[in-house]
Amino acid sequence: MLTVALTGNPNTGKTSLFNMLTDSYEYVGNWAGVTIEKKVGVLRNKQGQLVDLPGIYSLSPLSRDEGVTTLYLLDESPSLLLNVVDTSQLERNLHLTIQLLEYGRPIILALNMMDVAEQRGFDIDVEQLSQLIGVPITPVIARSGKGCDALLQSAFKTGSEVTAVFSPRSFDYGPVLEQAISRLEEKLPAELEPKRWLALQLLEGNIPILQKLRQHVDPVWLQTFYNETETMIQEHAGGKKLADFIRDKRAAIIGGWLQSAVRETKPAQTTLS
Ligand code: GDP
Ligand code: K
Ligand code: MG
Repeated sequence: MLTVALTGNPNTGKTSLFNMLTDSYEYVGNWAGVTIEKKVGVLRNKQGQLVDLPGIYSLSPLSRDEGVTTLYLLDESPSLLLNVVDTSQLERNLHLTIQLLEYGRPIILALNMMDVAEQRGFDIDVEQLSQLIGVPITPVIARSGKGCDALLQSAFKTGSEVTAVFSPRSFDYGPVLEQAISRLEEKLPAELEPKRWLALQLLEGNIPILQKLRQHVDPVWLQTFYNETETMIQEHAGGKKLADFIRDKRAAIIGGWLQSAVRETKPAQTTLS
């Protein structure tokens, strides 16, 4: 049995996709401590379950509700992540994708809203994008169900290779931050995984991660470490805040992917008045 976790930004079509990929609810309840409904459905081929996670732009939560995904990843370690992205807003959506790649469980991408992307004149080289990001990608239109069979097949193909180990992807954040990441990784006990993801999430200011790490590492050390890193980055990057520094590094990676794999076939609309 496969446990697939559905993740993505708000309004990317997660619920539409959930309904297309499942035919019955196995369970509807609430996530612990928040008001958000927890939905778990049986996949159409009956060989796995799909968990609908709240829509978020980043794993670093702005609210308790948004912390659900981080807590889920910490506690459950799902066999497969199904990351839904709005193809007409790839640049914004792929920030979450990078954080999920850094987490290191098997992942597939659903490029949803392909109809909207086409209308806006985006020509996506799906094969090329898949190679650059390093994950299987299936274009879909969740509203009509187009591509959903292929997506389910892709989930099972990737899911059947699933193991218990994390295989986190490592993106380069430059020497100053890399040194800080290593310092924190060395402090973490062996059983805490995935270390690099935990370190980066802490440095981004992810509060549930901070709370988790405080159970294993001296809280005073953690605070001092965080403050020192914030100061070092600000000195190194002309006053830029640590969280913005991390975000800008990711934006540059995403920019590189899109430059190679996306072509705009329609000129930007200008309005004559
Ligand atoms: P969620 O917030 O991620 O759960 O997104 P929903 O499934 O609620 O979808 C948000 C809106 O986008 C709804 O109005 C859907 O009908 C619409 N939608 C979902 N998928 C598609 C798609 O592929 N194409 C188009 N044009 N609209 C879609
Ligand atoms: K919605
Ligand atoms: Mg929804």
